[in-house]
Amino acid sequence: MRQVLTPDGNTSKEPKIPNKDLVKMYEMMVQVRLLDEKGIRLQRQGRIGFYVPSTGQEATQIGLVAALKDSDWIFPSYREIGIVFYRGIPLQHIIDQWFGNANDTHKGRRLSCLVGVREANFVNPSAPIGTQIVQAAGVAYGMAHKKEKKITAVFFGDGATSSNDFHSGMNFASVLKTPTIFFCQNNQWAISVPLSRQTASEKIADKAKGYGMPGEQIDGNDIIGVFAAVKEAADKARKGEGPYFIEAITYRLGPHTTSDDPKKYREDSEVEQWRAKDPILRFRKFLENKGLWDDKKEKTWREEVLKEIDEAVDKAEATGPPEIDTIFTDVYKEMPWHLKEQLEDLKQFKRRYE
Ligand SMILES: Cc1ncc(C[n+]2csc(CCOP(=O)(O)OP(=O)(O)O)c2C)c(N)n1
Repeated sequence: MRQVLTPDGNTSKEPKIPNKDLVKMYEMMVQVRLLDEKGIRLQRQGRIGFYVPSTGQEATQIGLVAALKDSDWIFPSYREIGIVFYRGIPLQHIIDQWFGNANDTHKGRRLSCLVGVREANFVNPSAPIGTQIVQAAGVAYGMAHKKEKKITAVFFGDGATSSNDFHSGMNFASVLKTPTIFFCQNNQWAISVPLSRQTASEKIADKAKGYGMPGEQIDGNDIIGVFAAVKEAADKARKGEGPYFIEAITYRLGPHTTSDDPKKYREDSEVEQWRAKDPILRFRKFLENKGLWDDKKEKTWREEVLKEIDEAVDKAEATGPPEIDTIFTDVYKEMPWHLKEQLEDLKQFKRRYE
């Protein structure tokens, strides 16, 4: 298993990353963690409907995006929102989607947290597990066909490796040498199904061999190792050498979503063991050793992010819902008569309660 940063934050073979990028990577990891804490609280208070945390998995998403170009396309699973922040999307954009308000680019039509961001080349997540794997392979094939030097990176979990689309996507990409990074976040659980019930393979990374694709297992809680592996894979893909498979070993510290109670299927002691391997703490030690971070910077950054989150939540909550017409629009160019009638009925019904 590739590991560049040891658990105590030391390294002997770090890739070249400018100091300002290292600091940005850390700041974004902390932002994702703080956003998770807020998202869960808002759902518990009944202010948003649903939340999907990525606590414990911050190093994979941020390490990957830092190693790619902004023009590369990301096909997320649903625990990678840090990528859009790294690419400059404001918190408000995402928090508006949680509330499904009038400023939500998805017009309140999607489950909160299942958000795509066009400006960040961050494709809409698909709820059916594994579908993004074939999409990423196909889009990469199209890009290569057009001689664009872009690549696609697709995130999926250990559970998704049991989907039909995993087989189709891996096979298609390997045969046609598409510029795709297949990034499996092995967080040990697929809701309540442990890894031991998901596959009989010794490593998920071994599956790549069966498709004739190079691949490796890496420590997914080591952001520098993630960066190095993704950078190498991206350089190869851009040179026309085809796809690469990465299995990142990590752990979902929180619930699967706010609809899940992990105490029903796993021991607290297991969670505590992984909490000690927190990717944020490890990276912080590394930055402190280099003199790039300290307690004062930590305090200031946390205060700044929390203030921005609170302001964005207040604004999102104060923004009304999308116009009622949006329930009917964007399907037909010309709205058919029966939908026009239903829209009129709905408007009259609504007026009774105004
Ligand atoms: C085709 C399909 N089957 C089942 C589900 C229900 N489901 C949602 S998430 C999930 C587990 C996915 O686990 P994994 O791929 O390991 O990703 P993780 O959630 O751990 O990040 C399941 C079974 C679904 N969304 N789609």
